[in-house]
Amino acid sequence: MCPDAGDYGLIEHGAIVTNGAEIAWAGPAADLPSAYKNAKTTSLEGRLVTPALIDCHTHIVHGGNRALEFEMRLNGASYEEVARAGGGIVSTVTATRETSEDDLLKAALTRADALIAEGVSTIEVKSGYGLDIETELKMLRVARTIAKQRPVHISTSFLGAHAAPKGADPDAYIDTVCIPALKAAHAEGLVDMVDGFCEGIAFDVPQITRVFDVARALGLPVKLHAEQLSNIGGTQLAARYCAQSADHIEYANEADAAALAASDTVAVLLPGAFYTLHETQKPPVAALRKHGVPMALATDWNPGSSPLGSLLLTMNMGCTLFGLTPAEALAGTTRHAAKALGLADSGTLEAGNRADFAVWNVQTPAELSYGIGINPLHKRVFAGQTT
Ligand code: DI6
Ligand code: FE
Repeated sequence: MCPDAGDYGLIEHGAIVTNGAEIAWAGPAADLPSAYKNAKTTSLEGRLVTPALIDCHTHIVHGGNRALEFEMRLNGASYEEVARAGGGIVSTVTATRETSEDDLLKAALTRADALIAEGVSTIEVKSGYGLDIETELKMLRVARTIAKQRPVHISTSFLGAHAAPKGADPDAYIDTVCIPALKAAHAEGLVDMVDGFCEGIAFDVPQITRVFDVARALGLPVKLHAEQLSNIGGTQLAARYCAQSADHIEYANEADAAALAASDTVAVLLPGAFYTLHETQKPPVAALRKHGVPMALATDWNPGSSPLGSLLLTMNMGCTLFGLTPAEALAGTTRHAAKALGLADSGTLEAGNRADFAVWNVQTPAELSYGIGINPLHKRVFAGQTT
């Protein structure tokens, strides 16, 4: 998956040398340096090895679920009826506030385990279902704890600007809750990146700008949920702040794609939300290709718009729903997903990178995107250890 290596950069009869948690060497077995000839070896018996997968956009820390709401809608309830019954994002906020740190962790570990079982080594996890200082911090602490209890890397994003709490004035919420929560979370070392939901139903460009200015002052990189349901300038905002990624972007146009290219921002495509919400507007894949914008794919695992717990299924959806090639889908869950998280040492199999890889029972890499609900993982190696 190295850049410029062509589609997959596939090496037939390859060898990987690990040194503790790092890759020391990778290449054709015939070229193995003599210094490694007597090293302890493990034969993978002709299987495909890829970088371990990276899910670069999730909300796996949250209380409760919204299955009843799903059921109500399919029994004919209107959006208003669901909202009156306490549904929607507010119900997840209530559940997340009411759930103890231990119980939030238990549920999040179960979700992380499902991803790990598919060869995932790195998961991005957002806050955003607390919407008060205490619960935003609680969510991020739980996210950090996942990495202590499982062999997985966690990158955290502060998403206080996800929604305004019921009845709150959005501007007052940004200034008196979201920004103080961000500062407090940063002071505890809980924040790797700062995210926001820039949308008609959430926050507008001036509101997100205030959050991004604080992120910049704290030295934190930004990313943004942009142009998911309408085009209100989120992608251009993300580009102005040299965001690591702009996510969703179904309603982005060619000028937005050009702006992402100029700012070296990754486009994170989230087919699970597109599918769940029955969207028809697809992200501008042709324009993203034309301008050379790296495209990542992620589950967006959340209880409302994307209860999707499979990154392999996400790759299939990226191909089937958005027209990505299987090579783009694999780059989207390895090299480009790493870039979306600002991780320079992941997502490719090359010397100096983390020795995190996945070994698959497949003949060709396209099989990873082709199967629907099929998990061909043979084993996962994390930090040089089989896990
Ligand atoms: N985009 C979405 O689709 C979700 N959040 C976001 O920023 C919705 C989250 C939810 O409904 O719980
Ligand atoms: Fe999301």
